[in-house]
Amino acid sequence: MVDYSVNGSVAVLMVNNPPVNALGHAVRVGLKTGIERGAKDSRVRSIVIIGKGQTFPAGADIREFGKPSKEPWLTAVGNLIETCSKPVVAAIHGTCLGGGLEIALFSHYRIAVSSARVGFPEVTLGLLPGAGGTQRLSRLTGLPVAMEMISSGRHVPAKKAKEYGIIDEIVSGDLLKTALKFAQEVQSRPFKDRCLRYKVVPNADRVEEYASAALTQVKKKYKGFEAPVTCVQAVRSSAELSYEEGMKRERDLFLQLGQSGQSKAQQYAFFAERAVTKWQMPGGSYKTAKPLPVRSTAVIGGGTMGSGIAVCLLSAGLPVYLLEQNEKFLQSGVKLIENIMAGSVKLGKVSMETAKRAATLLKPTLSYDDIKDVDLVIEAVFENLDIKKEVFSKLDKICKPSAILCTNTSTIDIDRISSATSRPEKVVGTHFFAPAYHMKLLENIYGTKTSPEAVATVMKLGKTINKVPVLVKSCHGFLANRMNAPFGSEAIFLVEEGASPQEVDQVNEDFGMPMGPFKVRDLSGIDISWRINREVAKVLGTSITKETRFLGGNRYCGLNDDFYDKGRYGRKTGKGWYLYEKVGGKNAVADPEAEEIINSYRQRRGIVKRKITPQEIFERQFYSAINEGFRILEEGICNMPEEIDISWIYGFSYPKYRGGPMFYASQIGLQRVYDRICHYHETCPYSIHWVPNRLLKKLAENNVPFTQWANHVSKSKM
Ligand code: 3H9
Repeated sequence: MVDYSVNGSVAVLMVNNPPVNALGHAVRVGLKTGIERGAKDSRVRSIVIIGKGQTFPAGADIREFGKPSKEPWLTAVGNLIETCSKPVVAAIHGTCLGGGLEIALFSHYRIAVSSARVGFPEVTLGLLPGAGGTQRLSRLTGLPVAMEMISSGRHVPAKKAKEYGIIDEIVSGDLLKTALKFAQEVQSRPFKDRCLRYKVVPNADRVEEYASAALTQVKKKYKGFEAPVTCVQAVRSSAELSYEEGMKRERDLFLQLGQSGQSKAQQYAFFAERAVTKWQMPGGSYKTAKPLPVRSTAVIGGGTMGSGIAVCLLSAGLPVYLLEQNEKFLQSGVKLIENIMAGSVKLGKVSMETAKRAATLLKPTLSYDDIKDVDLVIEAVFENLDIKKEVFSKLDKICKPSAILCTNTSTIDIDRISSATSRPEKVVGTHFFAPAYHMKLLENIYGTKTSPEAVATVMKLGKTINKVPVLVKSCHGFLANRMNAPFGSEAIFLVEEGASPQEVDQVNEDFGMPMGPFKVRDLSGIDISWRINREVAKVLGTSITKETRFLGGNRYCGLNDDFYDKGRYGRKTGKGWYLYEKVGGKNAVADPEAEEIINSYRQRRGIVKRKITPQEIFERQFYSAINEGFRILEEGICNMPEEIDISWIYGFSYPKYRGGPMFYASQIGLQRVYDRICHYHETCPYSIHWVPNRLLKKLAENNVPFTQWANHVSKSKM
């Protein structure tokens, strides 16, 4: 795992543990042995540590966390490097992260290629750097930079890292050759003063001021997360304690975080995000299917979703034809795109160059003829089957045979849309989440005839446009909206029965959702839910009236309709479930008029308001969604619980530190979840989503561990 060689008077320790040279046990042993050997080797006067392949070590081996730790620990290896009698040079390329950066900070010199990045991403795993990072970085960079870097987990480019003092020299050409030369040059220099443990933290007397500023920042930016706050505390101790005491404090805080539920959930989410890239479907998988090249695109529809999608494509450097049905809509779409771009530049999310390039890549058009040669089309017109079929029929006639035809439908079965074409194998769902330019989830959906090649293309496209793509099998509502349906319905039923929208929202926000369901409805528009309900009724061959209490045999609550009738559409009208300071305002406050609408609705229906506990609010929303999640797994709509959890994290901003609804269920205990679902099945009649799922029952009864759930899932996708 660590190859030892000697070149002239320099020993080279080459870490060879693909793909990211993680510092697992064997690597730690290899580094220890290599340093000891180099120190004793009479030919050697300095030592280079370098990574083979794509990177310098990108951190500790996360797979070892939670298992009994095996010596030598990383800190012991680091101490050996720092106290070595010969100077040690870290030669950095790729991503030098976490434990990797700690090893570099124990080394006496650090050189890097300009494309390298360094950072402490432990915080994103619910941890802090546990091998001296919090004590040593501040000695180099000062407290504010160390606090910010460690609590954010940001990857810092080599050039910036040099400005911070982390990197001594940026080098070009062959890294190993340059490192050998550098290591030779430093052989005659004294290097004790290069050992960070002997340095004092600059401006240590201002630690109180720096820590309080950093804490205010992280509490606001990472609401609910424990690790960022603990990171600041750990860095703070580097200024308040001796080096040895600080290292001990860091170790204690690292262990404390490591045992927390948040860290377990965040580590799970790290691997889950990678697991979902390994997609499979009948007839193909990520291993066998080859994506088609996507060099040009078209978006049909310049509304909110279409414009947002166009922004994603343009930002990734892809040319986009924006197609609309008339000049007015087209201009409005172009304006929306320009506004989103300008906003993103202002917020520093997109560079000015990217925005300028995007403007040249956008081609507004009213003619289908213009898009006949594009590689991929995304339809984002109104959520209506007839309209979508009309669009796909036109696309079928006009687009080149190899073009991939995508639909941004949020609910409609892909087969129903692809039936309008002569090439259903090229038709695939690419469901973006609003706002499309911001939310990271891309729910890709295959129909019964979609080819693995089309799927491979949109999975790759997801990565290209910086999304997290998750593949699901087509059904009504797919994965995310199918689970969101009971979650949202229960929120309204709870208000119907006696809770206030504020109480429901508070429970959700206390759990870590950025916004409660009623604030979300006000944001997305009550008129939108009103219209969706009518579409659902139409599909069911019925209509909704003031008296409707059931839809398709399921409980229906018309409260949303009452708000709609009063013209309260949400933020866009300045009032909805809440009152806002102005039309388009953001500050939601409780509104007596809204309360009046709810009370009169209850009176009309003879509902006696009752007190509902926060626990019931929580369970009815989240457990009904979890029950649906098991149904989705059982039906093979997805392959593994990770696909559900990642969809919630990136589609609905579910708190990462809870892992996702399925992981959360595993932490509560499936038997308890199942029992509560049975309870609500009895107490909340006429809701199919409370019928306890059989897969959940089976897993609960057999106490199946989370990692084995996928083995019990329908194999229909294989
Ligand atoms: C730490 O260092 C603690 C210390 O302070 C103190 C300890 C005492 N371990 O992301 P990719 C796997 S905490 C194990 O697709 P990319 C990954 O699961 C650590 N495995 O590649 C995947 O496996 P598979 C601090 C790891 O090129 C494969 O490698 N460091 C680790 O898009 C490829 O990964 C971090 O948090 C790991 N550390 O991105 C860095 N890292 O193929 C975490 C990756 O089976 N890693 N794998 O699915 C990353 O951020 C990205 O992997 C990286 C490369 C940017 C490096």
